[in-house]
Amino acid sequence: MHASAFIALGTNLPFEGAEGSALLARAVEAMREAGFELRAVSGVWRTPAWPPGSDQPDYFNAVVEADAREDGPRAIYDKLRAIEATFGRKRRARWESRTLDLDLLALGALSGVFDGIAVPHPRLQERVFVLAPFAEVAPDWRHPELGETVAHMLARLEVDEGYRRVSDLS
Ligand code: PH2
Ligand code: MG
Ligand code: MG
Repeated sequence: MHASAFIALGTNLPFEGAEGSALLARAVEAMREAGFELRAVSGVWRTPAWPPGSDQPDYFNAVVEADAREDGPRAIYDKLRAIEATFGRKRRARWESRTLDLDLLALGALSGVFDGIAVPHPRLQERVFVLAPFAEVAPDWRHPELGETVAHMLARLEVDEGYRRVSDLS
């Protein structure tokens, strides 16, 4: 079996009349149309924008597990960028509000920087908005450098009451 690619989805701005869970549902559809074969899909989590005090609308976050086929990190990253672009994604400042963010979190147990793309994503272990949905699809995935599972990494973080699972996503 091919390795799994784990991909985080996030949105905190509407695009073409869709927002929140509905926008993420469209993003999942766009991923399937782009050839991603999804093995698992988390629910949608409503999460306060990070960093705290950044005064942005709440985010809606999810994580999916896809069959990576023969693709390496760069090929997956480029496909994700192309999908973001079809959702009107503009890239200006770091951490600014966005219509759609698709981040490659991990590719199986691969570890390193490949064609400029670091896997696992260097900050995934610090983010509840990533780990809470990640734990729904792969609680036992183990970080190749830290040696900890998703469930374990999540358990170490403080979970603010503002984090809520708001709906399913399929
Ligand atoms: N993404 C960011 C910055 N801040 N905050 C939350 N809650 N969720 C995100 O997906 C998020 C964020 C940059 O990609
Ligand atoms: Mg991101
Ligand atoms: Mg991103």
